[in-house]
Amino acid sequence: MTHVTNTADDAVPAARTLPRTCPLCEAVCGLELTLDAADHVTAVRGDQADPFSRGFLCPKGATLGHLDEDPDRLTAPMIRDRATDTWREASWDEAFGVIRERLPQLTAAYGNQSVGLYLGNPNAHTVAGALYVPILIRALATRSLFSASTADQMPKQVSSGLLFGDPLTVAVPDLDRTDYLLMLGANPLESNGSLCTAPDFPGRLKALKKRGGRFVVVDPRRTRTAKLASEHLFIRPGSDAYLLFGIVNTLFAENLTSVRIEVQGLEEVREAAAPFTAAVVAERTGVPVETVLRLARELAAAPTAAVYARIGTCTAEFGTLTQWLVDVVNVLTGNLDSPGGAMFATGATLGIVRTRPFRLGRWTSRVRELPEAMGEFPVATLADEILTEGEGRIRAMVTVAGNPVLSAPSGTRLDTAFAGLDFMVSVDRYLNETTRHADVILPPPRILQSPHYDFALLQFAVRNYARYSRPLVPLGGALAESEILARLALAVSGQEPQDDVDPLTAVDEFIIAGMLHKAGLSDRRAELIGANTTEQRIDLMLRLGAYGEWNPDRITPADGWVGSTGGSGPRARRDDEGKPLADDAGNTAGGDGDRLPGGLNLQVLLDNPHGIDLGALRPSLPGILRTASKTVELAPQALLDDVARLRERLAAAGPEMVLVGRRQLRSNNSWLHNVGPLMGGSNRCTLHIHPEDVARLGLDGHAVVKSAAGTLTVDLEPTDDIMPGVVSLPHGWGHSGSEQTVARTHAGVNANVLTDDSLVDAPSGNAVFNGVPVTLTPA
Ligand SMILES: Nc1nc2c(c(=O)[nH]1)N[C@H]1C(S)=C(S)[C@@H](COP(=O)(O)OP(=O)(O)OC[C@H]3O[C@@H](n4cnc5c(=O)[nH]c(N)nc54)[C@H](O)[C@@H]3O)O[C@H]1N2
Ligand SMILES: Nc1nc2c(c(=O)[nH]1)N[C@H]1C(S)=C(S)[C@@H](COP(=O)(O)OP(=O)(O)OC[C@H]3O[C@@H](n4cnc5c(=O)[nH]c(N)nc54)[C@H](O)[C@@H]3O)O[C@H]1N2
Ligand code: SF4
Ligand SMILES: [Mo]
Repeated sequence: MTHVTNTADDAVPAARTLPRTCPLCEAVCGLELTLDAADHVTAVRGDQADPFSRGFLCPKGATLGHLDEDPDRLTAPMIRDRATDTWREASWDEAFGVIRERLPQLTAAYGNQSVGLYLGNPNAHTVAGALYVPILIRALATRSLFSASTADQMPKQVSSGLLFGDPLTVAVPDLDRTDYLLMLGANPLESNGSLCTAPDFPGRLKALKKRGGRFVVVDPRRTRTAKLASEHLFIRPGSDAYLLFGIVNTLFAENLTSVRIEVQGLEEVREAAAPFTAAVVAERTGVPVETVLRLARELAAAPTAAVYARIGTCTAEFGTLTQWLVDVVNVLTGNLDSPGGAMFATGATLGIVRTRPFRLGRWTSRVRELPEAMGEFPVATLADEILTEGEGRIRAMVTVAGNPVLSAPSGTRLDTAFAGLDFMVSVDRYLNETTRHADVILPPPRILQSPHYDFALLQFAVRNYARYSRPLVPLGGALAESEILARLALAVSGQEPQDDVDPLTAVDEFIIAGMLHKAGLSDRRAELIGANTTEQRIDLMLRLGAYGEWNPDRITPADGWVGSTGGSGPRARRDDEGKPLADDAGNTAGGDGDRLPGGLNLQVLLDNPHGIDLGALRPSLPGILRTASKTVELAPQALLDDVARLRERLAAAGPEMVLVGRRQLRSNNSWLHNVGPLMGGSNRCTLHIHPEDVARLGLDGHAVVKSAAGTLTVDLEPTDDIMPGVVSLPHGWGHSGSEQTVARTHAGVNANVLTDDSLVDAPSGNAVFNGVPVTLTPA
């Protein structure tokens, strides 16, 4: 792939400062990176000219340079000698040769299902993950498909798929305009937000309070977000569905509903909520009766309100019911698809155009007969599929940007399962707890050698926005991750690359031709711009997208879009902290605030490297619905069926102690623990526990924690910011014996030794990380 930079001339650039989107989390902050003449990052600042992130930067973004050139990062393909368990560097040709030799042999002997694919979280943050992973999926033609989605947000996608017909149609709180926010199981002051793309989430929450709004946090821990909130409520882990049902019950009982969109199934929802009176749910959740009633009344009375629930409520036994009830409350209070309520973003790139309604459970997994969701099986059954003998057993794995040994439930079991595979390939930057089981590791290049566009995350943004970043550093001898995936797709099919055909160009041309044909624009191929076919695909996705130059129905505001050309010229008005001032609608013009006429294409984004503000969220119903009835189907049978399970559980006694997780600001799942400057402060793998529990159980300093799945010895960190009866351990740790030199000196323990892969949320198959029964004894 030809390399491109943002510099105008071809000479070797001297020290320079360039804009680029941060790829590390869902906040999609604009960064300004200073590079020296040898292409090393010497400074990172928040990009003041970015109209969305407005200069915001967190400690992770600030250390992007360290991560980008981590000395432990793999720079060449690695091949493992199984006999001696030793690694050596190899050429790309040799590495792909080994794969071409081994994988097709296994599929020929045992069938396509015998090769599994696991996709990790960073695929949601890379161009390669968005545009080239689908090619790998097609090449493998396996149903043994797993990803971090079933350890994360699958409940929200299943619920959205059933309600709106499309699992990618996810409502987000209209953060900048709402008067009332009820937030459950999210801690954006540490995580910076999820399924709610909102750079400077903390600043947006402060602004909500400043304009007289109210925000309530429901969490078994008094988090930093809870401390900022107008009110914090403790809740027993795993009981959010009860609380929300209590609110729904109250809204009906007190005649507080004001449904403003066309929906089906209101009566069924009322009936389903009938047993869950405020009194009943108060007992279960620990939230007092009057509080449940008051929450319902406040949500109904607020001029605008939004309920938002995230990972604490998704990775729980009733994850899908909880996500469903979030949208039910938003509908019942008249806030779904309404400004200040929960709305839908309109991304700029054309995505998958769904023609038929979402369906769940079109096939089931071999061992536990768990339903597929979005073509995937639950990662909670990956170890079963490898370890259980029989036809269709997984014998080989391909992992891309994932570390499931640390991130999936019953991680130890998965560790054993991977060790027994016949063959494994990993595309990853590091030799880590998962990739150590591979036969071949294919490393992507430096972060700054990759382009960036947030295809997925901008579909969940609190403002419509687009920003494209070209690679800032030439590829040199490295292979772009796009090219790695294109060549891997060929290799797994047993195909040799042909001398005169570049595999990347070949797949891109095929896809471009198909999209042009479908749009009736086959004669326009030559008009696509871009330094390579990857960029040409992005150009085409923008041109055909919601604001696109080639979309006859494109959205165009009367006065054009707000862009910012290159950061020179007059700047927007700023407050004391140097942040651009917002107008009444929360609309900030970053940079120059130029108005841009016409439709979007790649050139417009290249001319505006700090990003373009495409306006506040717009009402989108019923146009975006893909349900059979073309209305919001509020009472899907699959969810009504699961309410029976929820009612049954009401009778069962809760365990005495339960485990939940927590995220840490200076960490990111399993893979930032090798960045020295991040490894201080509160970034420690300790068990939070209430002092009363420490005394009651006679603990001192450490404890042995036991669950149905495993046992760990942990360091205790007593704090009254956690409910009695609840303990919290962060995930992503457990690096002893790691090849990552910094991470192994701060090893910590793997929380997923304790989580239990036999438990899943029934409709979505999602893993259960919160509310895990545990017992504690002195170490
Ligand atoms: N107990 C518990 N477990 C959890 C969670 C929890 O809250 N509690 N959270 C869950 C959630 S929300 C998630 S998303 C999952 C995450 O689960 P995973 O995605 O499996 O885990 P990560 O730690 O994100 O691993 C990312 C891997 O990608 C590699 N990588 C980084 N950048 C790139 C890149 O550009 N290209 C490639 N090819 N590789 C790259 C890293 O080196 C690392 O090996 O964990 C889940 N596990
Ligand atoms: N710094 C940092 N940022 C990250 C990540 C990271 O590892 N570190 N990971 C990224 C990823 S992959 C994701 S998915 C997002 C997640 O982003 P968030 O959803 O904001 O995740 P957390 O910060 O883990 O917040 C979850 C909260 O749920 C609470 N909780 C636990 N159980 C329950 C329960 O049963 N009910 C309720 N109501 N609350 C409960 C926990 O105490 C915790 O405070 O963060 C992303 N951003
Ligand atoms: S909040 Fe997320 S996107 Fe923003 S700088 Fe930090 S890691 Fe990067
Ligand atoms: Mo996640």
